[in-house]
Amino acid sequence: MSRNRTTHNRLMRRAGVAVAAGALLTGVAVYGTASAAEESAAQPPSAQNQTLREAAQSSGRFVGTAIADHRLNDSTYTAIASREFSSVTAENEMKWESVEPNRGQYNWGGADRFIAFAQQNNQQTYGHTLVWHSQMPGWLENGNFSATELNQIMHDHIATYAGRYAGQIDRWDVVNEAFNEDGTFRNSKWLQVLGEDYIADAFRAARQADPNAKLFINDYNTDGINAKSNGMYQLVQRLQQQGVPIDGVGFQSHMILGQMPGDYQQNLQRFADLGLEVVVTELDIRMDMPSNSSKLEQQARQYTSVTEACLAVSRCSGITVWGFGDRDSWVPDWFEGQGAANLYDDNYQPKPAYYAMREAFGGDGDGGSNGGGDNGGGDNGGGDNGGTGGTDPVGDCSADLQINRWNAGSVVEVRVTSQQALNGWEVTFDLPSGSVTQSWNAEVSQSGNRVTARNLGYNGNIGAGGSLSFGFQTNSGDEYATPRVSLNGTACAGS
Ligand code: 9MR
Repeated sequence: MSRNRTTHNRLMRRAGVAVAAGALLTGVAVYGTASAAEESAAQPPSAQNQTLREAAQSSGRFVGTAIADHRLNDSTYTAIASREFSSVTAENEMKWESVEPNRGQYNWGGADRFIAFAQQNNQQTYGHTLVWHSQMPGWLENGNFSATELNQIMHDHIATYAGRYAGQIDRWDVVNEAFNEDGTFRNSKWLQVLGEDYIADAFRAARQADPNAKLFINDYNTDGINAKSNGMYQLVQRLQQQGVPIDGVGFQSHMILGQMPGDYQQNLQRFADLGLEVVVTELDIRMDMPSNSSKLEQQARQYTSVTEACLAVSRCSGITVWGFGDRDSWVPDWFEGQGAANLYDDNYQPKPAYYAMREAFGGDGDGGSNGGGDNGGGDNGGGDNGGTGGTDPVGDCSADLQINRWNAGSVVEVRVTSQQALNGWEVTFDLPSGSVTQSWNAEVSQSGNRVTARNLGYNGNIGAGGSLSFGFQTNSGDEYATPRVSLNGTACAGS
């Protein structure tokens, strides 16, 4: 795939929801040329858990990033990519058009560089992707194949490709973006010519080619419980019943600021409950530009919420962000006027989201030390930007919990103030001890430690700056720290 092709369809797919790469896009975004080699930016952290990857490891998770091949000659980029992340996904170089540009003729350059980078930095590898409707080479996209022939093409591709890298890829996106928003199958060439069975066939072929890789199906807008994720859920159940070798489900999680599904964790959990590994595969959180400090703080809380959701699901093995520097993000090219979706800014300085995610993983929340920043020279300036992750974020919502304990129980009064008007609310938090025995002014349910309180018919509408309140009683009088509360999926400041 040539990096010099322009993206003719830039900005054409603007929508209120995350869109995935679609047939409309014929090329890849053209980014600024990589800067000349800069001095090494890697400064070994001086204490435990001062990088994202150390923090994630302390929680038994991986933290990954998409890697842009054309940035690998920038030492600032590679220093951060190697120091902060324990897993990598090739952003474009392992897609069909890059790997098999002509039928039976393979181009391994980008994929080999990607694997070498990961091995050099002791990182896990996420293979993206074997079968997808998008970024197909012309011969495949335009070819008029019979079912037998297309099936052969798919098998050859998987056998050759996954076979070549057998033992070097930890997880494969075997099938990517197979669903429509309503939960039916996307009317791709694969479905049209081969029918639904192409999915099971692709998984079987992948297992045969690389028995050790974990095999995933991956999609976007499946992050909450909705028609699309229900379609995915039914499919993976069917695949399991048929004995198809599927190990996991990827949730891309291309999010919009302030729009995290309230049932994100619950959704991951239901797939995990099928015995599958779940991974957040392409996380980013975009906002209307320009950004400002309150949006960046809100974004930090949303990164926290995603991280906490993964940590709360024991089969959630890790989170990959879709690039780490805002300057490299696909977002501005696809959504006019939006951006700032990543952990680092345009100059590779860590944003509040970086510190928040590191802290959520159990690491240092203080941006004042190593800070994940780039201390190197080059055109990026030096040092980090201080940071705010160590303090409780303030912004869109704040929560106040009054806990009255006695030896065998407690009463908890919860008040949450929201800067935004609410039309229905869901408040979640982890109760460190005991079970809810009764509640008032909310419908309260509990699953393990996780308590979810939803508005009743009469108290769902809250004006901007207004508060909601409810209460409950528990059967435990244990002392514990005040839990962190989320409102509609976004963590609130404590008070
Ligand atoms: O980030 C990728 C961007 O550079 C490409 O132009 C685009 C083309 O399809 O693909 C982007 O990555 C997509 C990923 O492969 C699948 N899920 C959606 C991602 C964002 O569009």
